[in-house]
Amino acid sequence: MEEVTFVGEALPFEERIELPNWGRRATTIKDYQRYLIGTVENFREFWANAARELEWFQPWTAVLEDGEHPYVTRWFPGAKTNISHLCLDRHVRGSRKNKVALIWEGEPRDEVGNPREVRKYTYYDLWREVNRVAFALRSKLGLVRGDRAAIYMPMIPELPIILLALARLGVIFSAVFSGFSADNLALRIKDLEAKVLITADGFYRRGKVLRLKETADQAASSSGIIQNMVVVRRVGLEVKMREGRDVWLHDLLSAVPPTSGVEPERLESDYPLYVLYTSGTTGGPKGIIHDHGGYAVLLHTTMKEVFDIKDEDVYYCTADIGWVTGHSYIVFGPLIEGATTMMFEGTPDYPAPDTWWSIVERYGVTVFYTTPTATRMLMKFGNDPVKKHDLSTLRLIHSVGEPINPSAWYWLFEHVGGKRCPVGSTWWMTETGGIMISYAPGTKLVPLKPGANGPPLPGIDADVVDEAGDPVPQGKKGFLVIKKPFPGMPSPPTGMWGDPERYASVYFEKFPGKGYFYAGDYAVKDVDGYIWVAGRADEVLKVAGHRIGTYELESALVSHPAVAEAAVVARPDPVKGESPIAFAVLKEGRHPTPELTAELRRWVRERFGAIAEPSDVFFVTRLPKTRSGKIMRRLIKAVASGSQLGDITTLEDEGAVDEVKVAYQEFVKAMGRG
Ligand code: 6R9
Repeated sequence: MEEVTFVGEALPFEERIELPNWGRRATTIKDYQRYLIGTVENFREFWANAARELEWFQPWTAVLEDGEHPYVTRWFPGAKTNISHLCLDRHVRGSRKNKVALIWEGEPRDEVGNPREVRKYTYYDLWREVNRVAFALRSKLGLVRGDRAAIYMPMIPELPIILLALARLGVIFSAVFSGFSADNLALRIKDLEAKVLITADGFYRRGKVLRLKETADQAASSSGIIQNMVVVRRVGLEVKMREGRDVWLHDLLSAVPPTSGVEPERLESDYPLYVLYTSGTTGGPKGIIHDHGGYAVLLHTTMKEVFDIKDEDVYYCTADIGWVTGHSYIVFGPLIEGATTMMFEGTPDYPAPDTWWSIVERYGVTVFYTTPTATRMLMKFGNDPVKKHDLSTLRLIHSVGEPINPSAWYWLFEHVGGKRCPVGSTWWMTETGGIMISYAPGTKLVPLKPGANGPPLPGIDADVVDEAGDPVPQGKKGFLVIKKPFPGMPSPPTGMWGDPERYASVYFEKFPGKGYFYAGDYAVKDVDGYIWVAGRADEVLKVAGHRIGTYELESALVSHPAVAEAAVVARPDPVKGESPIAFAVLKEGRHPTPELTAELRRWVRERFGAIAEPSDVFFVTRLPKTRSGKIMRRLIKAVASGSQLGDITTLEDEGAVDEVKVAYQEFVKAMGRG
């Protein structure tokens, strides 16, 4: 096996943990592999069966329509559905009508640490609210099918309610993380040509009130195209409402009779539900489109397989709805299943590092979905905060966002899960919309390996290949690809908002003619067919699980008057997994000073958002480049993380190595002068 490390820990390919008491669904790896092969060979049938478990207004005429290229696909053509119907209407007709759908806790606590605000919505409550909001948005603001709305909201119940209301109307939405800057928001509004922006006055974060409306105002004015802004009152802040443009949600609703509703639009299965912007290697963020039908099928299947979701579960995903994990696995996935989904406004360590564990105890959470970064951060507080609470209700734990290092895995397994619960690391990405590689304890549990993602899920043809697209030998690092289409995948020509060619070229042209979806990750496949994703193969950063493009940060840096050129790379970080560091070449006459360092960090924070603030800025006289002038970020990354050059060039064009060496020596010299 090739040695692969993450945050400094070597991955233990040989370790296996068996949980025989998990039940009769435990199976051997061999049997499971055989089962998987069958699902991949008959993948159309596999997904058609999954789709039949949902409800459709109108059935499909074909399961899958393959287009000109192997990758131009349409899932369930002819079928009509609406994800809001799947999440709400079909449950309120049955026994789940008054089951709790959503439990929400605000951040503020009382003197003894109990939440000051808890809201619970049954399926019927949610259905009624969503109907009223949809009615108000349509009748007062004229929003109809095909319109676009941008969402800039904190973690409050109105957020999922609004998403479901827009889905109901067939309005395509883009939710933008509330920690993003006005520039970032404006960029998305413009690309989407959104006419409505929905936001809140502010929210609570670590005991402080953060204002949101002002940032929304800046973005709305700089975009120049927002006709209406809807504002949710969360905190009760005094905010400026612009006459004729801005309206409070509660004012919109006050004029709506309690029984007003809107029938869900009957949409084609692949009608866009949302556009979520995500960072890539080059250029600005890409607007990834997910649809109603295929996406719902993928979420339904993964909720069953990966989370083993049952009616009696209390399911808690700790993500923010501003990222894909929150879209898929706080809102749509659990609600499609009729589950009880937990939503928390705050952070895990405020006011104390046992906040999440108190939530698990208070509601008897059974299924817990979190991130390696949060786990590593909480590990620093030791085991006492965990021990303070009764976590015996937990039966299943998963993580997402970045590779999980073995010690974080063991901590979740031993201290949080009490060695009873399977712990998994679910690999997927914004583009896939749902989980692709993970243990599937809801189907069959195979032995666990600390740090592995596991075998691909049933129906998913994931593999690890070399530059030519041929499978690499087991134990060798290669590129992760998905070889067959799956429902929910954004399909060219409609995969990327406004830029179909870019979609095809970014994801499908790495291995020409093969029709493989290229994920942009390195991975290793072990002797049992388990996949271990080892981080990005491109220039995308994963900071605390958040995806950030180097290009976007570099553009922010060079927009500063002192900076001529900049390169941003990731440095391994013991908690965040990676943190961005910047290398800047200054303009003539500008000199490096500690003040300038601080200013550049602030500059990036203001232009992008706090998550992207470089932890260090180094001044250099030149950046290492290829002959064609491309910055060799991989080389800078190796220098910054102190790793061997050999490590980073194994998969590269051999001929570039000498050039790399020359550039390396020059760069080290330039750093010395910085
Ligand atoms: C869901 C999400 C996608 C990238 C992906 C990979 C990394 C996510 C992972 C993981 C190893 C896991 N990633 N989950 N790497 N193990 N369990 O994170 O989407 O923000 O689009 O990022 O995240 O590098 O390519 P997104």
